[in-house]
Amino acid sequence: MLLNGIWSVRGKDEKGNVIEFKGSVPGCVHTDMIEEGIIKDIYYRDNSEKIRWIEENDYTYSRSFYLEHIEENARLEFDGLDTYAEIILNGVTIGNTDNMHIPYAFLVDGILKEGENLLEVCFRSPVKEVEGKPSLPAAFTNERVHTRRIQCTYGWDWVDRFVTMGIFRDVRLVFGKANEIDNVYVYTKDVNSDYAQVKINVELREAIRNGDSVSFEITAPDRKVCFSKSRTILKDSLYEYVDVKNPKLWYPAGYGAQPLYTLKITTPSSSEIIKFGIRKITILQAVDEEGSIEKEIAEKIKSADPVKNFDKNSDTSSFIVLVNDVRIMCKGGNWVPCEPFPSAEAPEKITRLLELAVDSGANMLRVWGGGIFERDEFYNECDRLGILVTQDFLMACGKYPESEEWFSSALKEEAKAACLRLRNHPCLAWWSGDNENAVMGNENITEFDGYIAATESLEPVVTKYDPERYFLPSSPYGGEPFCSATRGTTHCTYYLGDIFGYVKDTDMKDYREYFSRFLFRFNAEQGVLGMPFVSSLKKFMTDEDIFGDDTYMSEFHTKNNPGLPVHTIYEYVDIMSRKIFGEFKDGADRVLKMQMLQCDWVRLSLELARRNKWYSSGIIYWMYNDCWPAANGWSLVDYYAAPKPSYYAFKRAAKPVIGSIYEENGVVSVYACNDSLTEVSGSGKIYVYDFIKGENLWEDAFDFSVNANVSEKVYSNDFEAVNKYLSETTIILCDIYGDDISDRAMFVKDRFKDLDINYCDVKILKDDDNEITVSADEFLPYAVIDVPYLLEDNCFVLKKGETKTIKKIKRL
Ligand code: BMA
Repeated sequence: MLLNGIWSVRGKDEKGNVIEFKGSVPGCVHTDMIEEGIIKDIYYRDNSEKIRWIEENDYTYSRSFYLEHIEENARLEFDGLDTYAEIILNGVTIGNTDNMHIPYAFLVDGILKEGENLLEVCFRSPVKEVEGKPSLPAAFTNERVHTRRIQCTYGWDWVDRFVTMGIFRDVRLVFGKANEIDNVYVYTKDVNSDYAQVKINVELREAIRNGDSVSFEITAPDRKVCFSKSRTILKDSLYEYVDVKNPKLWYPAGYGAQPLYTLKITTPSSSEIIKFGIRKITILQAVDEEGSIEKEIAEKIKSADPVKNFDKNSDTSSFIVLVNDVRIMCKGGNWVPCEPFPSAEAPEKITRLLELAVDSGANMLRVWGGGIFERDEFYNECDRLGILVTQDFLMACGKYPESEEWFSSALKEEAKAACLRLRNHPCLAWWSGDNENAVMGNENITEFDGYIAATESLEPVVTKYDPERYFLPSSPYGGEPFCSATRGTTHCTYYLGDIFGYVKDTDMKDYREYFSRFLFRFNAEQGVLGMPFVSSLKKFMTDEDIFGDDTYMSEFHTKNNPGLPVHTIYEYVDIMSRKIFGEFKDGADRVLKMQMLQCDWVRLSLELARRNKWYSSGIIYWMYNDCWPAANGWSLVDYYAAPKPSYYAFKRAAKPVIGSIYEENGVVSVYACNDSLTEVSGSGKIYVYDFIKGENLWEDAFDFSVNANVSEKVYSNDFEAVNKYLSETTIILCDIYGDDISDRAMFVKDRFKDLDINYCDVKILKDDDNEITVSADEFLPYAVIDVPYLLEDNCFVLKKGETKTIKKIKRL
């Protein structure tokens, strides 16, 4: 019996007066107050600052329910309570809670009664609850590390502070029965070309030998039953090995299909349906051999500033994800909660965001540790769409009270609950112990933050409940230290302190060379900043805020990181945009440059990783999505689940085949980067384009063919041959084309600022339901088209007078 729906809430208003209002379950105080008109437009301009009073108060949710008759073994189950609550049934306290990351169940025999029952959940202010706790070093705020609730909503460098309370997931009343299924674990034990072996574990509650049996039935993706069996219940757990002939294997998007099998387990008192995929995931971490190209790149990377200060690896090694033995070039982003209030994360929004991700060519998302274990729909959709997921345990950027008993047992319970709920998802690639607590740790020492949490609390539990999956103690992880560049995963964001210093203190003339120093084996956080489309900005700011001289509101919606060496992140984007693209002519030009900045950064970093494919095997942007309406945010898709210009830059650069122009040691080269599983061939043209005259001053043609799933240098020439044509009115472009291949790469020797580009608006020549045709009077390195449609292509290089017709995929 579900107890969701409308409850009643008692608490305080802004003035401290007692108020009662309707509350939703699932829901929370903030969204209930919005619904009731007590607070409004909380994301508009700086309204978020005016609702801080809520977090200081206590709120009680209550409802009654009527039962005709009751049975034994009654329990009340809460899938998510945020966070400090006393639960009272018919005047009797049945439990206390202090962790939003675990489900709770309370036995209520003797308290539950026939007729009317009154259930009350009394939430206490989460901030008052931890007052007086010792201050531990942590990014943004210190109080959060003492509280097992969503960390980013205490304020982060991309979301304002929204500390709420509420019943954020389902509540139900259950009458327990003998031989009821408690949990099921399905995993691929082995995959072969003509068969796979799947192991199924079933655990029962209150198992009794009364002749009952458990039945198994597996339906293949073609809807035919491929396995069925029944077994007598002898004890509370049993397992079964199933051989699947000619298995249909699950692959991430771009590498094959996502067939799902359906397992149905039934006992006389319960049944469960689980969708699973058959696939094997391996992380290849082979040490680079002396004399290999990988070793050569690694040596170069770790000898340059600032990476050399963080890299002590003598042995360097790969970090390549294999799915069913196929090498996967992991491309994607970091997933943060798509709402500051977990209960507000609508399944439709999650689906839309995930479909957008796949449409952009992404195949991996990292669920970041400052958020939550997402609702089931998230992982179901990732299974369906072919998005690999790496899941952090829920700690981020801080020193946690990891040696305290309560904290360790909280982590253990979280790990158990997360493993039980998520381990059957084929999308789930690996667990990470936390986000960035342990950056300076390494495998050979114990003295680093996160060591106890990872090795003593989390790892033993993961090994018990999800033994077949990788557990990486932290993110980043691997090498000496964990944030090092040439082993394991790395967060480029960890290097932001240096990058921001570079931006502030130099003229950035060499920014392309500088950024190419941040080449990692697996970049789990590639930070990029920039603005959304103006149509999204207008949803939370006035035109004056967006285009006027006073940029306060954009700064307010950008948020800050006090640990970084610039005044605000907004200021950093401002400086960087001006240094790369030139001074702002007006407000519109400023917005455009702040959009192009992120596009350029995405293209540069993705080309870098792809040119160096298999030295580098993953690039996961920081971030994929947003938690609130950010102005100069990190994400590729904004809070409204609308693509940002950078989303399209990602989509263009993540295409199966792209070209990349590169200059080093007096040689200019073109790489064809092939992420498809077939050999590809085509033609290319590299040319020096005079964008004022609109003509090529020099050009050279070439044919290419590249093996499956590798990047190859397909053209090179003396840089001088090209260099002599370079001036403030020229740029190097390279078009490649072939069957299903079409890409234009761009190369700027120094900065766009040094070029005489007049950033004009894109001209819309034709616009109907299916297509839009555009052109521009001047050359545009990033032609930004702001229309309420998801376009097939956007933010591309447009030559002077060139016309381009783009398909509309759907209305946004
Ligand atoms: C990364 C993240 C976040 C943060 C980002 C940018 O390390 O894990 O903590 O938002 O840096 O500062």
